[in-house]
Amino acid sequence: MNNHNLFAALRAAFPTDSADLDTVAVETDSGLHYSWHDLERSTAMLANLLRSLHLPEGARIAVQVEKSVEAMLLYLATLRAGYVFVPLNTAYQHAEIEYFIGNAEPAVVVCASRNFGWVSKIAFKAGTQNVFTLDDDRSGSLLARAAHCSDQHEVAQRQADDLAAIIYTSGTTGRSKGAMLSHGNLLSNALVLKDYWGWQKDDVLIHALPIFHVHGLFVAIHGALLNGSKMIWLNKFDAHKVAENLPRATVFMGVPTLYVRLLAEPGLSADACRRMRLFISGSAPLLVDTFRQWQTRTGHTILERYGMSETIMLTSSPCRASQGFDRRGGTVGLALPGIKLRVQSDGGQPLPAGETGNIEVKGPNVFQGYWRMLEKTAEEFTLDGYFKTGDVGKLDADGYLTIVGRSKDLIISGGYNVYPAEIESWLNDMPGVAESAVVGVAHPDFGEVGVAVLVAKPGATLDATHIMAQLKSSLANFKIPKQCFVLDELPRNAMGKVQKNVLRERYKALFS
Ligand code: MLC
Ligand code: AMP
Repeated sequence: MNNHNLFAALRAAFPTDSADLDTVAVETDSGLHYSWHDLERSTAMLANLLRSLHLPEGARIAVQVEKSVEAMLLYLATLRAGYVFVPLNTAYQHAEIEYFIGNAEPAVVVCASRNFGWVSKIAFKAGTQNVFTLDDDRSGSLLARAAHCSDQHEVAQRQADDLAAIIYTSGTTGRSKGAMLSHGNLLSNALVLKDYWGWQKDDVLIHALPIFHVHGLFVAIHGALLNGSKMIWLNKFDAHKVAENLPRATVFMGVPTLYVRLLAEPGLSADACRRMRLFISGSAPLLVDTFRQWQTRTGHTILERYGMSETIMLTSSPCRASQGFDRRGGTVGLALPGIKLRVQSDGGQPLPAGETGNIEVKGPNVFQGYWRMLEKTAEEFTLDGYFKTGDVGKLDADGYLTIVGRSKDLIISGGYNVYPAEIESWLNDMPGVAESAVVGVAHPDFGEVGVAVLVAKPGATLDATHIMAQLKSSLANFKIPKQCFVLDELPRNAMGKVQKNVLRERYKALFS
């Protein structure tokens, strides 16, 4: 029987003859080299460690560690052993981690050793039996234990619709949803991108994104591994280091903030990009200005693609000559092969080209539903099985999609999602706060950032700086509004609804 385990497909692309197995698969900016053989052996050892724990079928492995090659190996080993990977943003703090662990009920938690005290307390309270540590300098109990395990491991047998990962789409409280992705979802998307983006064995990817979200974890890693292509690995994005490595690379992936920061880097030039084949941008809107500046400076046209945690990649600008090469700034390209994408009115009617409406999608990449949220899952699908993305856009006559906004109240800041409702609920609970509103406004570096507006309770005086400091001690740092204002009242319409558009308009030039 065919094994649908995603790891089996990735490993099938590793070199087969023993000399090639010893070539470099991953090279880090600190000078470490990992061969294909290393990837094979170390994922086997980690998979054997997980297997030795006698975990139940479908067990979740929740991981909150700094980016490192070993963290990637843990992801691959989880697939290999047939368990479910749950990556968590390193910025998440106590309340956030408590929610995710409580919700996912992982059998194993892996955290940074500096967080072991508080994370293990949360985990053990939630019933987790195994808590390991892993640091970005290859230390910690996980690797120490795996070192005693065999380096021979047969890839676990999995069906296409067996779960491979749960990706949480937002912060704390009951609102945060775990998108369940199967081996089949991930592999189908990786295969489509392999072909569409024309990946080749001799491609070299600069991997500079975090690996706890779809972009860095799936699109980038699967892209390289499924093609036996080498990765130049940066644990943290650094514009200077990326520019330095460009002459040895062919593919780069980034959120728009990375492109903005690279444009400010003196080392970025057409000559540095001479071997580059593909610059890919996504996760947030890329300004046409950035798109044009990049063309002028490097001679390359950025390929934009659009996706989300629930669906992985949905659209892409054309890549190769046979696709027409026509990358149009301000659009996110065409629906990928095998993916149906439509724009519908609020009443659920298909809209003609040029008209703006709700983006809905269907395909083998679309997730299995939200973890333990049957009703929420049902609400997000149409009767004919399309997933409602919550994004608003329009298609042109050639099928190019432009995203014009979102029906969901969401801020995308430097590629991270921030839900105003989550921040507002924290603010509203603070002493002296009567009500609050958080809106997204344009920002030159992060694209968009949150601005908070507070109204004090009668007789109370609010200190905006103090309130932001309080918030920072509770929530991931990227969620903290970059400015906070205290007003006498929030603007409301005749129905009493807060007019966030009025606030967005008022503060739109705050960071320009
Ligand atoms: C950092 N900060 C941010 C921020 N990142 N503020 C708002 N938005 C962000 N994204 C703030 C911190 O709070 C901190 O503030 C200060 O900046 C320095 O923190 P840092 O961690 O040192 O920042 P830096 O390393 O410069 O990180 C910036 C970044 C990072 C752009 C490199 O945010 C990043 O890697 N973004 C990529 C996100 C990503 O991969 N998204 C893909 C999601 S998948 P203070 O006040 O504490 O000093 C997805 C689906 C799809 O969306 O389609 O791909
Ligand atoms: P996430 O839930 O983190 O996966 O974020 C997915 C959201 O990011 C999508 O629903 C879009 O709103 C946004 N997004 C992803 N790619 C793009 C893009 N290329 N341009 C604009 N928005 C994007």
